[in-house]
Amino acid sequence: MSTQKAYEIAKELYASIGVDTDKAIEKLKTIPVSIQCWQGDDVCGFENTGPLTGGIQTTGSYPGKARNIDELKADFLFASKLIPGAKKLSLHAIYLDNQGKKVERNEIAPEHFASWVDYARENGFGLDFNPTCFSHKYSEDGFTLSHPDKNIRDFWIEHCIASRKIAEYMGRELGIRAVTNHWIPDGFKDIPVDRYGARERLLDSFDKIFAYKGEKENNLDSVESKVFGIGAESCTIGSHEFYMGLAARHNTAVTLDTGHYHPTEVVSDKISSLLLYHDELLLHVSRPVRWDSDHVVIFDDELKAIACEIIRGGFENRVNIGLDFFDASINRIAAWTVGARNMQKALMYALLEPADKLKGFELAGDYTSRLALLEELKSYPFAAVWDMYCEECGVPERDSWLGKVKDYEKNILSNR
Ligand code: RNT
Ligand code: ZN
Repeated sequence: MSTQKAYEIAKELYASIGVDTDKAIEKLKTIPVSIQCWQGDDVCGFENTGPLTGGIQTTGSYPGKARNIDELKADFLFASKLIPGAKKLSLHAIYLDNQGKKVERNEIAPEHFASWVDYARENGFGLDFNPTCFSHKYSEDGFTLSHPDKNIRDFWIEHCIASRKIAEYMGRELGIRAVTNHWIPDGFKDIPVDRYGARERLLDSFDKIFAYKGEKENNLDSVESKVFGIGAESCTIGSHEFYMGLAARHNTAVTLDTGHYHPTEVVSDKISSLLLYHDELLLHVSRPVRWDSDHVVIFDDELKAIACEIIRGGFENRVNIGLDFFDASINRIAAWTVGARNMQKALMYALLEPADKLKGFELAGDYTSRLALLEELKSYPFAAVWDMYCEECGVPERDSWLGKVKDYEKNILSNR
């Protein structure tokens, strides 16, 4: 009841500056957020390989992580009921359903993801995909697609092509195009003498991967750069410039991970430039704390700035929004819920801006009005619209989801 009352007041206030809150709510329901499966089990997967490698790291040992496919499916389903809006689930190759039989990475096939497709269909999720070029014996020395050994490069080329075919199968089956994100850990710990050679090998590998043209309507490929990784501090082969060029060459999307740039660079400033040259982008919304730490996404200024860049430009069909964080020090279902709700919340915040009015001020050189309105907007009753959106989506309002997670922890997670 209080949600309705507060909403009516908010609706009136926003209307006075030309913003239609009903429209904002309807719009947000159509913008999918792709949620990373790997928050559920600390990027372990079900291949039963060794530890997580590749210069990324989960820290923390909070009890109750998902140990198998059934647990991960149950946990994600539980979280999905606490998160409003349209959802995709982003899977990594190591989350295959191998029925207890070892399947080499270069031999993965649609059949290993059929049970995920069923799960997605039953629950109304789209699926996205990621080849896993880490946590493997052929990535142990820090190189995969740019490895000096042709046999190792070929192995990973086969894995990436197999991954693209799996993503196509997912898109085809679900009628929702999948996005395949290519990220590799390749880099040098110490200063190399032949950066060009390594990058030339990487380019050659991607030329071979993308020689398979695939079904564009069912899968979009995207390529993710990075500035450094743990143990690869001096040179990352797949740098931002490398992938900007690669994406143009093969007409793929560019992935922007918010933790993959120098600390004062921001992804919110990169979106508009890249959209001039590339049809689509993929975001990996994360939260770097001093390094690429992959903390849970919070409702901070950069998150809002990213959402505003997407909404102000009307780019929601060209920017694929994905999340990428993994915190093992807190309840993992709560981590999913907090991060994904915040992404949605930021989009709602952006949808409640009178964007045309603000742009008008800017074009007229009236920066005073632009600043004044932007600042006043921060204390408009945005939360009342957000609560109404949650109510309409049938998910808990405000912090009432937390008790449900605590019960699930007590009844399910604590028995693991
Ligand atoms: C690593 C990249 C990559 C991974 C996931 C697990 O720095 O951000 O996207 O986090 O693929
Ligand atoms: Zn990422």
